[in-house]
Amino acid sequence: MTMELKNKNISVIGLGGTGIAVANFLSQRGACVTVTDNKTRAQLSASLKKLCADVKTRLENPTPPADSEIVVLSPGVDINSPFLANTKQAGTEIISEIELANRFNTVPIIAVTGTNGKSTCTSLIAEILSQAGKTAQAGGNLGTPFISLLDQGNSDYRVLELSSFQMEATSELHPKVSVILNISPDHLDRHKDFNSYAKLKEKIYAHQTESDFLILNQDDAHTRDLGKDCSVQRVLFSSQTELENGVFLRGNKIIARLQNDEQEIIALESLSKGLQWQVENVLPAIAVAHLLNISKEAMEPTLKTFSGLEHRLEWVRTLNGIDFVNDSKGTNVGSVRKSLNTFDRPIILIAGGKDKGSDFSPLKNLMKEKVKHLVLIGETRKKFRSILNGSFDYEESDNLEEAVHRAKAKAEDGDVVLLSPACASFDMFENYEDRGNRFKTIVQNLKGS
Ligand code: UMA
Repeated sequence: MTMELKNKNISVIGLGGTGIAVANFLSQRGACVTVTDNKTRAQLSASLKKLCADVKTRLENPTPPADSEIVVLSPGVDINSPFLANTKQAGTEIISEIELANRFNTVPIIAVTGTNGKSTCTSLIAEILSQAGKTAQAGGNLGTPFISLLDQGNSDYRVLELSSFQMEATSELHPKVSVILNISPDHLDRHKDFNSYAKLKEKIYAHQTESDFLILNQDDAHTRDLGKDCSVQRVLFSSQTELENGVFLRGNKIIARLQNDEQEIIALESLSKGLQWQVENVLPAIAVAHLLNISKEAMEPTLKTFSGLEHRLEWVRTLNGIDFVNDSKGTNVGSVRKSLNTFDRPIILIAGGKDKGSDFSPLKNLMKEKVKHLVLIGETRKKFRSILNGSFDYEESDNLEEAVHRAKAKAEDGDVVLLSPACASFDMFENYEDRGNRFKTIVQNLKGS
C-alpha cells in the first residue's frame, strides 16, 4: 500500500533522528509538514538545521496541530500520551515511522525483534548477506531509521531491528522473514504490563503467509509456541536441544536441519571471539541466511571475522590480566543476566542508572553466584540496595570514573570488570553510547600496577 502525500497536512512528533528523516522524506514528496517536540529551540538547534526549509515546527509542545490529516510518531513517543487524546478523538490516523516507511517500501524485509541481542543479530544477518554478494541495508532501532533506507536506492533485502516502541503504531508490516529472539520484561515504564509488551513483539508476524518464515527461540518459553495458529513457516533455533526443523548445537558444531536437509555449518571455536560469547544470536542469523539460500561457504568468512557490536559485550582492554568489558547496551535485567552468564570467571560488575520501572530481584541470586564485587552508580542505587538487602558485598559511586577505579581495585588477574548497568543511561549520560564511550576512555587511561 502506498499513499498520496502531495499537499497533505502531516505532523511528525519528535525531532530526533527519526523525526528529521520523516519530516524531510514527506516534505520532499510535497506534503505540508509540521514537526512538534517538547524541547526548546535552543535544545533542538542542531536538529533544526537539518530540516528542509519548508518544514514548520511547533516547539515546547508536542501536540499535533488540529488540522493534521496524518500524525507520524517517533519511536520515543508513547501512543498513549495525553497530548494525543484530541487527535485520537478526531479520528486522525496515527502511525509509526515504521508503518509510514513500510507503505513506500518495495524491497523484501527481514525483521528482527526480541528483548536482547537484536542489534547483533540484525547486523550479523546484513553482513552475511553482503559478504555473500547480496545487497542488504540494515536499519531501524539499530540507528538508521527505516525511512532513510528508502532513499539509499534499491537493494536485495532490508534488514530491520524493531523495538516494541516501533511496533505500537505499526499495523501492516509484512516481513519475508521475521525473527523473535527472546522476550523478557523491559520498558515496563511505558508498556502497561509484560503481556502488552510481549503482544507488541508478536505483531511482527501478524501479516506473514505460507511463503514467509518466522524464526523462533526454542529455549525461550515466551517464543517457542508463537505462530502455531498462522500459515507462516515456523523455524526454531536452540543452543540446548536438537531440533527436527531448525538450527541447533550438536556438541561444539552448529547444525542446520532445514527443509529436509542437514548440514554442519561451523564449529564453535571457529566463530570470531565476539560471536563465541553470544551463540544464541548467531543461530537465528544462520537460519535466516540458510532460508535465503546462502551457502555455508558463503556464510563462513563473516562468521569467522564478525567483531560484534560496540557497547554490547565489547572487549576494551586487558590490564594486569583483568579483562575490561563494555556492555553499556545492557539496559535491562534480561540482558544483564545473559551477560553475567557469558563469563565463567569472577566478575566485578558496575551497574545502575535511570529507572525504567524494572524489577531487579531476578538478578539477586545470579549476582550472588557470579559477581565477586558490585559497584552501583546512578539513580537506581537505592532500588538495588533494597533488593540486595545486605546479602551482598557492594559499594556505591557518584560518578563512572570513580566506579571504574573502585572496580579495578577489587579485581585480580583473571577477573572481568563488566559495565552492564541493567538501566537506561539518561540520569548521568546523553545515551548508552555516551556512557560506553566514557567507560572506554576511562579504562584506556588506567595505569597498570
Ligand atoms: N519527544 C517528545 N515528546 C515525547 C517523547 C519524545 O517531544 O513524548 C521528543 C524528544 O524531546 C526528542 C525526540 O522526541 O527530541 C526524540 O525522539 P526518539 O526518542 O524517538 O529518538 P530518535 O533519535 O528518533 O531515536 C529513535 C529510537 N529511540 C527510542 O526508541 C527511544 C532509537 O533507538 C533508534 O535508533 C532511532 O529512532 C532510529 O530508528 C534507541 C533506543 O534507545 C537506540 N531504543 C530503545 C532500546 O533499544 O531499548 C527501544
